[in-house]
Parts: sequence; C-alpha cells; structure tokens
Amino acid sequence: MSDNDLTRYSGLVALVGRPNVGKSTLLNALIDEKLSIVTPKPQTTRHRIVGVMGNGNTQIGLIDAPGVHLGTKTALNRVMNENAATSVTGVDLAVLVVDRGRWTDDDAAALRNAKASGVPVGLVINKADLEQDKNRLLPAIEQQSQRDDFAFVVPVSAHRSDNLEALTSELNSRMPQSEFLFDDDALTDRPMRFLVAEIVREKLIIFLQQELPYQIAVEVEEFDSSDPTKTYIQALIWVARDNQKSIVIGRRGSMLEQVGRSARLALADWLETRVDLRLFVRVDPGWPDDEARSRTRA
Ligand SMILES: Nc1nc2c(ncn2[C@@H]2O[C@H](COP(=O)(O)OP(=O)(O)OP(=O)(O)O)[C@@H](O)[C@H]2O)c(=O)[nH]1
Ligand SMILES: [Mg+2]
Repeated sequence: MSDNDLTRYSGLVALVGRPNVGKSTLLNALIDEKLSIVTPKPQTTRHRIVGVMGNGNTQIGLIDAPGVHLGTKTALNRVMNENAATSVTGVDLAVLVVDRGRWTDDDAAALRNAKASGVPVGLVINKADLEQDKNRLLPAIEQQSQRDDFAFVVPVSAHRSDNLEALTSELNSRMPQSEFLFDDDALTDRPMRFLVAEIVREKLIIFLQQELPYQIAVEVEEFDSSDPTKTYIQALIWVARDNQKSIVIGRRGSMLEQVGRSARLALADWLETRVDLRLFVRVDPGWPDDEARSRTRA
C-alpha cells in the first residue's frame, strides 16, 4: 500500500435553498438513510441536521437546514431563517439546491446566503424527473447555471436517486485533506430522541391541513429501548391554541390515532423492533410567536 492510500479527506457541505426544493430528500438519497423528514409542504425542516456520508478515504458531513424564506412574521420563522443562515458557517462547500423550473426571491436570498459563506458554491438542479419534455431540460439548466459563477452544476432527481454519482464525485473532489471529522460509523450529529420527534412531526404535517403544522412542535419525553423486542416511546405534541388541540385529537381521537399509527409503523421499520407509541397533546399558548420558546423547539 502506498502512502497515497492512507490520505484522508473530510469536510462539511451545506445544502441550502428555498423551502420545498428537495434539500432533505437529497440528503437522505446521498446517505441512503431516511434521516431528515420530507413532506410535500414547504418549511418542513426546522433544525440543522448533519448526515454523514462516507466513501472510502473521503468522509463528508452534509448539512440540511430549513429553507430560506423571506417575509415571514412569527418568531419561529425568524429562528428558522437564523438556522438556515448559520448552516453555512464553517463549511468547506455550499450547495445551492433549486427546482429545475422556477427561480423566486427566496432562491435569490438562498444564493446570497450561500455566497456569504465565502466558500465555493455548487448548483444542484433538482426534480429533473418532473420535466416531461427532455428538450426543455437543457435550456432550464442553462438558465439556472447563469445565475452565478458556480463551482459546478449538476442536474439530479433526488427523489429517484438519478445522477447522484456525478454529484458525489463533485463533492468528494472538493474536500480538504483531513482526518475524518466524525466517527467511522457515525450517521448523524442528532440524538435518537430528536429523530423520533421528527418522524412524529412529519406525520402530523402530512395528515393535518394548512397552517396547523406550522404551530406544532413535538417533544419526546420517554424513549425506552431496554427491551430489545419493543421500544416504548412517549411524546408530547405542543400546539399554540386550545382549538388546535381538538383538531389534532380529531373526532373521537381519529386524527391522533391515524398520526400515531403511521408514526409507529415508520418507527418500527426504522428501529427494527415493535414500538409502543403514546402521544399526548398539550397547549402552550402562542409559543410560535415567542422567541425563547421557538428557539428551544426549532
Ligand atoms: N418529483 C420530485 N419530487 C421531489 C424531488 N425531490 C424532492 N421532491 C419532493 O419535493 C417535496 C419537498 O421535498 P423536501 O426534501 O422536504 O424539500 P426541502 O427543500 O427539504 O424543504 P424544506 O424542509 O421545507 O425547506 C417532497 O414532496 C418531495 O418528495 C425530486 O427529485 N423529484
Ligand atoms: Mg427539508
């Protein structure tokens, strides 16, 4: 074995972009694990989360964060934008994720955010699978590429894991020589309780309509894995108003039952044990308008 084979490369890459472009889907696809929650609704991700991607002698900490969203009013939204802005601090590379079709003020704000990091910015044009007419894909790529002087441009479908090898090699080739930043077998910087709370929140966003998901937070109170065949999980669902509590519970408990079943199945699949999931709804009046409480929950 030559000296060269022992050389290691490791760094941090921030995925940035407006809400709903597919940053979390891309993170999950790149590390081949369901780590960050994904829903059809914008502003799903609230917290910075690192997924660790290892390829031989290169290890990358991929950072997913909330989408940059201008013109927001609540304290929770401000905290989320803060989490988006700080996700580029100290990284080696920023990757702007955009939708192949559209460019909005939020995309422009995300690009500014990426450039503020002072590191090279690559462009990922996502949802390429949605373009039925492949002749229109090239001009769309061309147009998005000209928004800035990008270090690289790669069209992908995160959803279908298309063209991710091209992206992975762009990322790998830009990592500095360094010892690995994370343990060899590390998957994320986040504890199990956080990941469990996020799965429950994902199901709430999927099953509840309109604005309500934006007023909800989930806190895991108990996570007991002492029985190797069955995990006991108790979680609180925080809402901002009394009437929201009855919506989350639903008629004769039907909504909470539906959310609970879906979350339990996802958790059982993921933890590879049976899961006893107990959900309780609590009201914390006006929490998304309060900076301090939003900070602990976002
Ligand atoms: N067709 C298609 N849909 C995609 C693709 N990538 C993501 N999506 C969908 O786009 C929606 C948003 O995906 P997310 O990964 O949650 O987007 P995000 O950028 O993390 O959004 P925020 O967390 O809200 O900032 C979901 O419904 C995904 O299934 C893709 O490559 N093709
Ligand atoms: Mg997300």
